[in-house]
Amino acid sequence: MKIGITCYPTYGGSGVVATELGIELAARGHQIHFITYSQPFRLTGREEGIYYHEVPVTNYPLFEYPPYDLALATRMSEVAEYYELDLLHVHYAIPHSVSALLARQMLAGRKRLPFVTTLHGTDITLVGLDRSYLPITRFAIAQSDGVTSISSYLRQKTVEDFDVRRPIEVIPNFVNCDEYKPLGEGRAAARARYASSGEKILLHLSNFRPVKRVLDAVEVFARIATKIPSRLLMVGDGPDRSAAEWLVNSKGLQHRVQFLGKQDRVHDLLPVADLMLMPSELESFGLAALEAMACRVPAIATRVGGVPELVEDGLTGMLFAVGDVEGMAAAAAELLSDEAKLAAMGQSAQAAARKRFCASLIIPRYERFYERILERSEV
Ligand code: GMT
Repeated sequence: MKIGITCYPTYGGSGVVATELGIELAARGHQIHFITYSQPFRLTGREEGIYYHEVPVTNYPLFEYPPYDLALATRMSEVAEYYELDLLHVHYAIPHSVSALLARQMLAGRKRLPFVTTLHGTDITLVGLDRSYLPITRFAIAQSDGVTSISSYLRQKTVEDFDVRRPIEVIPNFVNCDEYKPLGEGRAAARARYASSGEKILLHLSNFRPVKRVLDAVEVFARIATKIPSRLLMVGDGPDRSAAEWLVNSKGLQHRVQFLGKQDRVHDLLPVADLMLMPSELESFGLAALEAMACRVPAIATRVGGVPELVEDGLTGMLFAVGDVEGMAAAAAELLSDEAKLAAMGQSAQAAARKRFCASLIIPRYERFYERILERSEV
């Protein structure tokens, strides 16, 4: 198949999923065309079967807000026509599904261009509920040829909040289990870059937006550090980074916490950790926790959104109420001081990731979904 993929190419879970999906599909022989405003950050630009089309957004003094969604629709229709795409797959409903709808209409009578919308989370739970976006998002979801969501929670939320009556297929997020795996023999050497041999390593990975409650990660670590010799690696960047740095410094933890910024190769970093901290206000899925689990690193996380569909409390990780920094810290400290329990939880986490969320299991579900959409759009 020839598939056009649009996503937010910068740091964020939906862009990661879209990019990894494109890479996996290309590896299975499909031709993939990314149509985005900049090259998705996990692409090297050298992958076989993957093409990148930038969306140029021309500014003009009259435009206080350059109309990106229109430029995107234009580029989608051009790429679809010139490269004979079979379908478009847009990740994150706003504004991508609206642009895809316009592109489909622009080509009507000349070329069929069905489009699939994948809902990721804040497109529904936050942004989509804003009155200025809700009606048009609901419309574009209804007009999509196929809609998927990354968890049952998000499907339910979309049905309830948007009053969507069309079917939504749940296709969960996935991880490449050949890339995201424990480090094996090189682990001790990799850990030595961040901690001394008697110390434990905790890791937080996010885009440092308020919904991630990055300060809670610091609060949890501050409590753990009073009991367990440990280090915290903060991976990612975003609006709450400087507040987190300030908190770390004000607690005198600057020699125990390292801010690593945005990292391209998180699969090299995750497996050095003993535990992942994901204290989010909301996660429709929690991709960072899945990536850690595949590396045999269990997550201390919040019981929100789709996280319970991923993490089995007490078996493959531990779940707490939002803001329960005391509970998270106590559980983490206990786990870190019990090597056998920590290792067993890591094993169970990895086993669950491999059994349910490996790319090799999930990508064929997207392929079958596309085939159904194409069959339907032929009639
Ligand atoms: O959480 C974010 O701020 C980023 C957002 C995105 O769309 O880039 O993440 C959402 O999609 C991810 C990939 O499907 C999920 O793993 C995240 O749980 C989800 N975030 C929220 O629901 C808050």
